[in-house]
Amino acid sequence: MNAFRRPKWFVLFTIATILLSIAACGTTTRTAPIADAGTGTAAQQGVPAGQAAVLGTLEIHSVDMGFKPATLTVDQSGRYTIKLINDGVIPHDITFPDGSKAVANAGETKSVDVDIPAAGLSFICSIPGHAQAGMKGMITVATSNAAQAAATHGHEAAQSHDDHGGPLPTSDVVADPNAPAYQPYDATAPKRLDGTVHEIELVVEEKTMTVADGFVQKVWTFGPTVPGPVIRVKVGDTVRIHLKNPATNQVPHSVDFHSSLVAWNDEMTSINPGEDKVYEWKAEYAGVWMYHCGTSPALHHIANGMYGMVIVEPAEGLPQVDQEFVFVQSEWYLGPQGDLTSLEKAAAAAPAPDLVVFNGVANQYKDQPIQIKTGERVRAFVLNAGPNVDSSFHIVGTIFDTVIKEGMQLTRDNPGKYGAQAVDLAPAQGAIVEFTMAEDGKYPIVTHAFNFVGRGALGLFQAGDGDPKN
Ligand SMILES: [Cu+2]
Repeated sequence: MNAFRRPKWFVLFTIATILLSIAACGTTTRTAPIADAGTGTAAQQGVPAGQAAVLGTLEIHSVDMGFKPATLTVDQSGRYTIKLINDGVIPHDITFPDGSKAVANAGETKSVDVDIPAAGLSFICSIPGHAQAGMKGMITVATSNAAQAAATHGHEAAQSHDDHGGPLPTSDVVADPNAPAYQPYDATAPKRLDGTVHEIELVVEEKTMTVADGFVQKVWTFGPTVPGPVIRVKVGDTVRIHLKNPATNQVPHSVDFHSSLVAWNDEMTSINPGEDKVYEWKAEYAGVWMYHCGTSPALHHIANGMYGMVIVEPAEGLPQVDQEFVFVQSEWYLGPQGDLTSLEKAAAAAPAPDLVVFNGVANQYKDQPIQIKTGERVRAFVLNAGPNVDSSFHIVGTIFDTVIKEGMQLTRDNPGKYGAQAVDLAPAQGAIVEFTMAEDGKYPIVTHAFNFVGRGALGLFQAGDGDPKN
């Protein structure tokens, strides 16, 4: 429809929506303390000597992921009670620069007293990743000369996540020559699980991992590795996942199996550290599927390593081949060495990952080529875990004669003898490809989005002795 022909109500509605959005963006709230702002002295209020009287109470709501209001103004500096009301579905806290904090589970209200100096006071949620996701704010003092500057600063801090304008300017993360060597991920596809009912324990780990030579990140994983374990079953099987979030972890987690038909607000709900849950699903459809953590902010949980592959074979099984491998493509948006990955970078509208990798680690199969036999049939299960960029999965020097991508098939020896050179996989899409190497030699594994090949998305198959000349 042409914009000029839109009915008047539509235009009015649009303007109203825009105005509401603008109003919602202005998070600065001039807050009159709920209790009387306190003209009485400390002695009158029975406050012990040496401790200032509480001038009032400020209510701040936490949501997933933010504070409402994020910016508050009080009339004078002094001691205030901060009441944190957690309206979110996962735990949050409000933490001040001196370390004082109030921690509230979902639905709870907790309080803490803080001294607000004339220059104002910033606050964050200290649960890993939450401040990065937008949980920060500022209390300013109206009467202070410093208030103006602090308010401006605080407003910027609060808005840095609201505009979603792109990554913050960050200095490049420098390689650490003392970083531990990376642990290679075996690309060999696991065998299909025996039987028809599978009990699988999935323990979430929060730990450091070398994601490329010289780069260590604090990752969150399903099981001991990124990507998590490959779960291989067949149509008709029942899978009972025992998800465990150990008490030593810091944040809630969850799991979302794309291969399942379940309600999001049942099986996929988050569990806190120290909790566990059972997520049961029946394999109804064949394919290469993604599983991932969906806890808010899901982007950060995926970017931190919480993903893996499910292979569901047809009920009668896949035809036998000589060798099978798995490749999960994903991105790393590097945070500081030893720290969580950068949510700011991952959330950019035009994401620029520092690394794009197969099976968690940059260039690992370039460093240790995958040995195959010349002329033998090879099957690769491929998943693009993202979280953001597309894959164009390609193996230099061969042609896929069989492709099953998201349920669509190119069959070997089809009429016309068509083949495929690259499989396009948007984030969360999966495929099965089959091929053979015609002669001994080296065959690079890449995403043909070539800007990422130099960022870690490069491996090698070595057929035979790797030398085509003998
Ligand atoms: Cu998680």
